[in-house]
Amino acid sequence: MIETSRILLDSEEIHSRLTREGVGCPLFYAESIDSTNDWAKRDAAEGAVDGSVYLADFQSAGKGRRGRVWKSPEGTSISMSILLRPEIPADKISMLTLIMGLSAAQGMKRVTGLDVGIKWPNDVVSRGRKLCGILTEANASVEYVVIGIGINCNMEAFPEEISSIATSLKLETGKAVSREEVTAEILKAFYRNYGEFLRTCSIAGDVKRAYEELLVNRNQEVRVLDPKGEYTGISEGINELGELLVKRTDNGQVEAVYSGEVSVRGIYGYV
Ligand code: BT5
Repeated sequence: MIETSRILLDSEEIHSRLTREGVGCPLFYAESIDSTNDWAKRDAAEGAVDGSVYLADFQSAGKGRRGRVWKSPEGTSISMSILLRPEIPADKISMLTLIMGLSAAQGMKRVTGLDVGIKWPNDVVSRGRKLCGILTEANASVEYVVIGIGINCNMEAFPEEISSIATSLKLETGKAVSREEVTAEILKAFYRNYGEFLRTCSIAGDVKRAYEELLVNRNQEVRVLDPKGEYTGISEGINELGELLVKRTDNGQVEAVYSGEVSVRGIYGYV
């Protein structure tokens, strides 16, 4: 039985799990930090190397997208950011978020056996509730990209305002998970998928197949909240740019939905 409270994340264990599998990356750990994304960006400005990983047991100012707040309580969640210096065009950066979403889903599934899915573009969900969130940021000249991920591991309850949309691995499986094992498995999956992505600069082959298998929106009716005009359709999968393909109900046309511009809602709720 794993004790879940007041136990700090063991970064040494994560490091040795990774090196055993031949994954070598500089790993930095803080018990408490404002935001691992901000920490990685500060380090990037000081010259930190490609592939550096920033981990924290607790974030006092965890960030979601568009200024939203991400809750990352101590002892039960994982807050992690990876700093990358990929030589890719700026318009391909959003694809890295999908690569991380896939890797998080694969890592969590491998450790827990849970039937997790991906809500396009990058939320990992179980029974329609969010297990993790991902925030990708880059500097204006794209010298670096920071992919941050927050994972709900061993929480037993969530604050009222998110209790209907959030869940944790413990709530879904009934068992506490080792945060070190989850972290290591996600990083292993990430470096494998990222290597594949860099080779082709697209989401193709096995990576695309694996993503689509986990895509909960596949063949589902979705509402596309496009600022240029909302519409409804059936989502058919993704293309090699990671865009969601949606066949419109009104005219039968297939639209490629770009994640930076629009959001997609299930017709009956969040997924
Ligand atoms: C996200 O934003 O889902 C991206 C979250 C990224 C967090 C990581 S942690 C490591 C790194 N460092 C950071 O500072 N950030 C990254 P978004 O799609 O905007 O979702 C935010 C919304 O999710 C909030 O407005 C809440 O409604 C909800 N939320 C907040 N905390 C949550 C949690 N722990 N679990 C599930 N939902 C949560």
